[in-house]
Amino acid sequence: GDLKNFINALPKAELHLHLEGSLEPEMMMKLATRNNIKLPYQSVDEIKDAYNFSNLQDFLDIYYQGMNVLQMEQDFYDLTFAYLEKIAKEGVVHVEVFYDPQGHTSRGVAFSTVTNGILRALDDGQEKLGVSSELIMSFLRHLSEEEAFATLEEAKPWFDGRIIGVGLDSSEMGHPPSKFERVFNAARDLDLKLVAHAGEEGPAEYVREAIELLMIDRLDHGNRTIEDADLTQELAKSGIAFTVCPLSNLKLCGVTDMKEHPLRKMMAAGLKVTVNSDDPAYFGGYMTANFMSVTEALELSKDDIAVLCRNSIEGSFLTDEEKTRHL
Ligand code: ES4
Ligand code: ZN
Repeated sequence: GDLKNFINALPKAELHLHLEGSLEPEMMMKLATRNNIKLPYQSVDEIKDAYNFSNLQDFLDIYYQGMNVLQMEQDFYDLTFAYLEKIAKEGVVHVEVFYDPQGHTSRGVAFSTVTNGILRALDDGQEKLGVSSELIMSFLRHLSEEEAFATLEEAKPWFDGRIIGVGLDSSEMGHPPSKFERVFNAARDLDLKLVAHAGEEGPAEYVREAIELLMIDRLDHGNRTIEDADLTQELAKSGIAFTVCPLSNLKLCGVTDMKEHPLRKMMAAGLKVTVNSDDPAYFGGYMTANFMSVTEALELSKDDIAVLCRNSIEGSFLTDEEKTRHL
């Protein structure tokens, strides 16, 4: 309809997307066959039926299971390019994607296999689809500081502009940002961009740690920030971008109904909010679906949607000159 066309037509950036979370059931089946991997599912429908989550950990268990089918460099290429083809049709002009190298190296797939496959697809996405991109590697917070340091070391050959930043994801509760303060200090010394998931399930205090200890450049989720009025005011003033993921929050029961989603409150508090898809193959939709869902539930105006899209360009790691070209 009219609203969908309006959303698709606005230039926007996706700033919160886990590549492994864009693995559609059809591709999961195809890669399982190609790589001789036994899946606990017999059909695409059985896979889809398994996607019922009560919290983040429920999802993560299925997510780590699903990524086992990714084995060869070509698999990572195919995964990444399929994602880019989808979002190119939704007015996404730029993406800053996450991947979880430790989810692969821990099961014997080489860091270079994963990273080179992704990068080759990102290059082709620029050339063939006109979508620009940056790559951010996330540390799994349920693993140790030592394992994060080892991953940072292994990634060094790609810090020549191919991997531009580091993130922090996986199980939030019990793994506060402070656990990775020294790793993030080392990443900052390497001139990497810094982002972290915080305040998705965890309290506003975890957001404060991500800001004050990790000194992040952008905040992933951050929904629970508004439980702390002082912190909210500080982050409104600082202008740091929040990468909010509405369908993710609904699927992982951060909100029980999209009408309860804090996005409008966050915007009203002056936070620089963006809309993103997180793990679209698991949560029921890509960028346009996320915009549609939150727009309908919260009765957002076209002006609100335009602000959200503009925020995504402004909140990206593009240069000022590149941002101006998209605004
Ligand atoms: C994730 Cl939704 C979410 N939260 C934390 N870590 C993740 N990894 C992939 N999706
Ligand atoms: Zn995420």
